[in-house]
Amino acid sequence: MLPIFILNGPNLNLLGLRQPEIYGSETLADVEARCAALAAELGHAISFRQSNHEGTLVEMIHEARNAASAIIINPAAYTHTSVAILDALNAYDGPVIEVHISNVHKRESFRHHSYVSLRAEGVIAGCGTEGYLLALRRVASLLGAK
Ligand code: DHK
Repeated sequence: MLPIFILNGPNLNLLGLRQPEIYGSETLADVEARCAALAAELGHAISFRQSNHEGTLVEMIHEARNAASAIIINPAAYTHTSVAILDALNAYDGPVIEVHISNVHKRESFRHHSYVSLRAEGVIAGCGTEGYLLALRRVASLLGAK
């Protein structure tokens, strides 16, 4: 079985340092470790990545076409701006789950619209970093149901 790609957009490399009142105190490395442990329990492997660059994220999604059983993506600020990421995801055939650590709907109105939601099978927002684990459980059940 191919790994599940877990992709993270801009500024998430600063998780734990950046606005902890919104994003929590865990680092992205902590999230990766929790995801890897849960994925192993569920019988999956993960490839966990982060980039601050839109084109790099697009290329990771292209790579997923032949290399990932599913994509979990927190596109961060690109959620609200990136047609390029939406188009790349539309060229990917497997399940896509969108994750936001914060409840974007409780925040500024520019965060209420997501291009990625036009493609995602599911969206998890406002569950903190636990959202990544919920997304993994959902992906495992979608892959299991195939
Ligand atoms: C992370 C970001 O960096 C923001 O730009 C998004 C998202 C929300 C999150 O909650 O994980 O608006």
